[in-house]
Amino acid sequence: MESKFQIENLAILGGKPAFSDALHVGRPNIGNRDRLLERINDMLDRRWLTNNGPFVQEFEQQIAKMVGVKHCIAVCNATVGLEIAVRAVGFKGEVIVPSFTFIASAHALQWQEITPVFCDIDPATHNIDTSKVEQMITPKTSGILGVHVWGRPCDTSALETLAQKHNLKLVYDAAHAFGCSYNGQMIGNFGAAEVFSFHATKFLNSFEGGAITTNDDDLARKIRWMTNFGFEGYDNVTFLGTNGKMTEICAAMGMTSLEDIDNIITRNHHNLQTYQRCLAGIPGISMIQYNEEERNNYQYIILEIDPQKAGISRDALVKVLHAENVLVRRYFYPGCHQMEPYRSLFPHAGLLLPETEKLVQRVLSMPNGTAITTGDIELICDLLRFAVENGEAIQEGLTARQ
Ligand code: T4K
Repeated sequence: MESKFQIENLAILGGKPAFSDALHVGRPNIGNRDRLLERINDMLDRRWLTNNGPFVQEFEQQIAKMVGVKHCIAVCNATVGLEIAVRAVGFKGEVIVPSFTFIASAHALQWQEITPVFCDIDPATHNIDTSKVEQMITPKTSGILGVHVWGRPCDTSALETLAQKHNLKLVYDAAHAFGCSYNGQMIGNFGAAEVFSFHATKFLNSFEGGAITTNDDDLARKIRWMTNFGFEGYDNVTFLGTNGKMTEICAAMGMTSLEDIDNIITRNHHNLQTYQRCLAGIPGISMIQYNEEERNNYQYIILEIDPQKAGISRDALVKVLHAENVLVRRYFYPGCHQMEPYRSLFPHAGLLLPETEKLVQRVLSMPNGTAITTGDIELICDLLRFAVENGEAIQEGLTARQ
């Protein structure tokens, strides 16, 4: 790779990209290919491809055991999982949810004609600000949908207290938080139900997939039926249901990924430490931290860019890195409230979301996982350092090229 340490060599100013192949945020972890192919062969031999097959049952048991929860219902993806959980617990009217989350959290509500009421976040944790939840409650509020953003748990104790005080239901979008804990208790045990995502880009992947976990026997039964069209047995439909089933091939991938999670965590943690080491001392660039006393999956490497201190904006850094083939992402820009249909429905929502509006201008999500090498990370960080040191010159170069 040619040296990047001259302005004119930057790809954004006409140089050759530092990486010939794109580096992605959310590059899937693959696990043991032979084990996966063996499972797929078993599945084909068995001719049992979906509808609560043996792999799905085994996968559910493994998840429940790891989380230490009574019930796990595997689903086709977390978005449908959230829709089912939200309906099963009886959310209606309005539900309080952060705007700083993936759009699926809000859509899962709106899709069922439940109004998402966006609450601001705590800038220190990026999670829903529990001190601001109470002021969002109206007579129509039926629940709170907390999101464990980046796998860092919400303040579940405070949310529990609020939910009890106001007789609200509590569900968590735990899409990011498989393998994480709060006060020593695994995520998956909080609220009425929690929903994990096993999407390809997630820490644990089953291609597409997810799981709903709960310790409530009645709710688990209801969720299981709702996931399968409401069928309680042959020819007997007792609820309005949908098709949220996980397929056998997804469960096969899920189990193969599960066998690899210690390796994934080690790699993610090592990558995080490499970013920490290589970004140290760059003005205006900070990184979110994980509580090392808890269990973490370290899936998200999140930077915050302070443009005043860095002398270059987050969006200019995105342009510089994208040109070098480092496809960093601005999750969760611009915030759910700035996306449709919410932007039109609630044009003034931003007035109550000052911290969300600030954060969406500063976050940068970096490549992580088993597909990236230490050398890649070191080079990405060198590029960032160089871009910050030369922010003004880059800006001038860009203006000159317009
Ligand atoms: N709640 C929260 C808080 C979530 O973050 C999500 C999903 C959900 C709920 C819903 O869960 P699911 O219904 O998906 O189970 C991606 C993921 O598609 C999405 O699952 C995830 N959150 C979100 C944070 O990221 P996009 O629209 O950014 O995906 P896309 O296609 O741009 O891919 C991201 C990067 O990963 C790209 O640079 C390409 C790379 N990639 C992706 C795939 C699928 C690969 O290298 N290989 C692949 O196979 O949403």
